[in-house]
Amino acid sequence: MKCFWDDRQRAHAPGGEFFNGALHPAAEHPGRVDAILSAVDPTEAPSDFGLEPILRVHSADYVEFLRTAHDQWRDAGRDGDAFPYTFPVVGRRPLKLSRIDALLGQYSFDTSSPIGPGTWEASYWAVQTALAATDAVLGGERSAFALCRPPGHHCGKDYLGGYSYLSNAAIASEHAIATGRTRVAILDVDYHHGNGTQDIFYDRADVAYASIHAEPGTDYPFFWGHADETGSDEGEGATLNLPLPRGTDWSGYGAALTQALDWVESHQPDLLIVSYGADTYERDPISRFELKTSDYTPMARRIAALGLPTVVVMEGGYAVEALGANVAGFLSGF
Ligand code: SP5
Ligand code: ZN
Repeated sequence: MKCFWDDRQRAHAPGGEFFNGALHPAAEHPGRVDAILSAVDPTEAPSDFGLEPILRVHSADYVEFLRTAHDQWRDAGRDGDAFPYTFPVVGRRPLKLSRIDALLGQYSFDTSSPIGPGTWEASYWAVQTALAATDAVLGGERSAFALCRPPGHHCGKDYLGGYSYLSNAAIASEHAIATGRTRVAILDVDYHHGNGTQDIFYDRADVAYASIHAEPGTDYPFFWGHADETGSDEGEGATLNLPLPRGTDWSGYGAALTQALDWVESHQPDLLIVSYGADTYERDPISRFELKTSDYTPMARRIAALGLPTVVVMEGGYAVEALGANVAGFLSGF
């Protein structure tokens, strides 16, 4: 399988993330890609598709914020990564504020996604990597792998969070639509619900979103991914959420996958984007499913059996010692 990767994605190297009342070492760090690169086929660098595909998904004000946030943070006299510390509660009236601390709160939904000096550069090249893999598949490849980091499925049109800053999978989907495909399906198999991807396409019928993830009553991102979220307006019925309890192993996961694949098939997409997270792995440090390395090949084979042109976009997966094998095992299923 063709694999795409750009070394500029290493530029995002957060010094830490804040949860449970303390700063912890960042789970999403550049060492993840060393583990993956040592296990997958040789990679190709993407060409530069520019800002246009990004602006089909993200608002111009959000993109401008992300591009300049760390400079503004430094101009305010701060060292290290930019973190939000105050958030507008849902339903507050919109205000046009310019103070960096207000902007960080306005455009973030958590405290685990700091902005460092290289966050924009890395996120930009993660997007280009996803676009290059998508172009390869639109050009006739059966499947392609986009080794993207930072990941993308938690960020929305105008917000970041969950280690995600630009929505690699959503931008790839919009690129396919903009270049003539009529229907795209996104299958999200990361441990966490892809709240950002869901939000971006929630009211649309042309990009269907299905996710298998940890029950949001117990797990991040809590406020999205409940089974009764099925889409709105024209998108009613084009979102499928299959939450599973902590402790789920391959037997429970496989049953949900059957349901998700039938649903994807019923939407008759021209292109499938798989948001692949290896954080469903039994020894993932921040997650609580019980999948084994040997489960990822059969999982991928079942997805591949749909017979759809498929782009695999990397999302989470934090057990670095097993990450190479978990990614390579998945890709080998295609
Ligand atoms: C892309 C992706 O997988 N993002 C996940 C972001 C999850 N951040 C939540 C951090 C809180 C983790 N709680 C860990 C408990 C460890 N004992
Ligand atoms: Zn995840």
